[in-house]
Amino acid sequence: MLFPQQNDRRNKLDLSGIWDFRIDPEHLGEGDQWFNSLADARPIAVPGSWNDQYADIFNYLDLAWYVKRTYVPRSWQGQRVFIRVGSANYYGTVYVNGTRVGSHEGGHLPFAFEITSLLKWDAENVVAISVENELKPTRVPAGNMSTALGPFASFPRTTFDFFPFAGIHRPVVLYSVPQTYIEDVTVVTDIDGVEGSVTVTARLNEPVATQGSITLSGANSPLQATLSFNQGVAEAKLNVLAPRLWSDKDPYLYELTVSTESDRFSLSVGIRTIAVEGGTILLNGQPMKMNGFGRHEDFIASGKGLNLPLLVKDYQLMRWTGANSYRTSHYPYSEEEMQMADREGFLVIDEIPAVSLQFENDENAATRLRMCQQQLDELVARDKNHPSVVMWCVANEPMPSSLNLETLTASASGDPSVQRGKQFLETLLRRARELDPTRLVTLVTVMGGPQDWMQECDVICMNRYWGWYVLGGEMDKAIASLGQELDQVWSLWRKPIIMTEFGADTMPGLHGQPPVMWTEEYQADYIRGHLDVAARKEYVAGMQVWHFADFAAVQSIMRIGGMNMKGIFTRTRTPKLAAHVLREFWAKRPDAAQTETVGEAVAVGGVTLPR
Ligand code: BDP
Repeated sequence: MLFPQQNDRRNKLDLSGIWDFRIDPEHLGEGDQWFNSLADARPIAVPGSWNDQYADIFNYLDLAWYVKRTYVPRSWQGQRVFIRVGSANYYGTVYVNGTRVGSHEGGHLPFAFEITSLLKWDAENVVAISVENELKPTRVPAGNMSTALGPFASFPRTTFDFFPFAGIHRPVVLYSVPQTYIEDVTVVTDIDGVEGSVTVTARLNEPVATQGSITLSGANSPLQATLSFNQGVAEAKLNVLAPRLWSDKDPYLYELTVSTESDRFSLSVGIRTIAVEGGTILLNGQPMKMNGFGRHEDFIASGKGLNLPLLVKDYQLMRWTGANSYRTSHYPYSEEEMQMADREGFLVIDEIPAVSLQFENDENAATRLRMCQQQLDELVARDKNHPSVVMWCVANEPMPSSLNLETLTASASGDPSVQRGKQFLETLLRRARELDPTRLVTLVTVMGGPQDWMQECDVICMNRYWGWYVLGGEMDKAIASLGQELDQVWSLWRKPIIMTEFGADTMPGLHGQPPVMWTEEYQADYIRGHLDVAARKEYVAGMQVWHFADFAAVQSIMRIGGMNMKGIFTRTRTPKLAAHVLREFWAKRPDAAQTETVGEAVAVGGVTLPR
């Protein structure tokens, strides 16, 4: 799905701003035609979650309505006009001038509907969007499960550890395209010796035969090729001699323009390859490590709403730690975020919202699988042209019914959900590979989860909490257990391992000697211990700390003030002590994405650290 753009053939009108808003707990809106206008409306920001804009609706997760009035420029007449919603969590329905135009399920991916015939050209148009975010067992992610959670019970009753922010989270845009327009573009890059190639497939909205062209500008270019459309589809390949490759250290982007008689679409292209060999991930044929964070879209007031200054700041802070990678835990992030990653040279593990999947019976599993497949298809369609995206992740911590959450162990035998889960996950991994054979595929495993769920993965991604949920306070034992487990997993799979989560809740400002749990010193030691072990194991292809910043979770005895405090930064982005440990390991190493020489180097545990 192409990102809307303004150029000489296309137009775009961003409806971000203050909209009218009203909650609808009794579901009266459709019958009472709230889509025409909202009585007793209150102002709300779009994009933005509703929960943190008003205290009385903090925990409201049911139906709500948004209304906005807008003129559409007369100059767009004769073109086809669409409405596109970047993200509405969880179920969104769009109305234009009183007509219901369509609905979309799934909270973190864009959807668009054509509205040309519904528009008024000489008066204001009424755009209404209803959004509903009930927690339901069969949704992805799920909530309100019947499973007993004991001390892990939370309010709201999610199956996941982040606040279920609701609302219109990304911009609502009207855009126009010519009658015959470029509906999709797929770019695949390759490298053969000193030559790079860019293969472009373009698809029109109609199965016509026509001519077009592609132009690639940048280093050792411009290069051009003809597109001969047959049945609305055309493919062309450009060979770039001695291309400037895209990487985390030099995120060089070419500009590709696809032109047809009536339309034009441009996008940034990074020429790169990604592969695995033994325990190593290869970017452009060179070994590299993916160090960084698990993150969330989360901030005060905006909730999960697109927050551009925060986005820029977070990249700056990630760079400051020396990180070159992150995972979009636990759902797709905004398109603006992916564009930043391309530009700033971050290697992204791109994840669908399949967090804490359970496989308690065939029926629920089938419903969830359909939803996961839809989300995977939509994610690949949206993000397939981003050089930053190197891996698709189909699930975070899927868990068998027999997993004991207190000990993080499972009884392998006699649990039918183990086999059900295996089939489910393999279906997704194969689908990801089929949709995009040019990237790596993975899923993220829970501590104590079944090993053979990982069989189809290119990279083994492990979340482990040695020294926090298991062996908390016993750092030496925890670090030793981590080392042993890593070796076991490596000898089983012989594939690169990324630790996609490891972390310790930490109260900023709490100190201790000896360092006890929750102090900044404990978190700093914990991170140092983990990075030391990883540095000694060649097959560890990346360390992603949980979490980049403290974030809003649900209320429970596990979460102080409803917050997950495992951030390296506070929620307002102040570094904790551990941030400096990351800098020692990542920012000051000679091969780090952001190299910086500070102080004199000393060798510690196999890594070179500055003093
Ligand atoms: C992991 C989950 C993550 C949680 C984290 C934690 O993948 O979403 O936030 O644990 O407990 O199990 O902090």
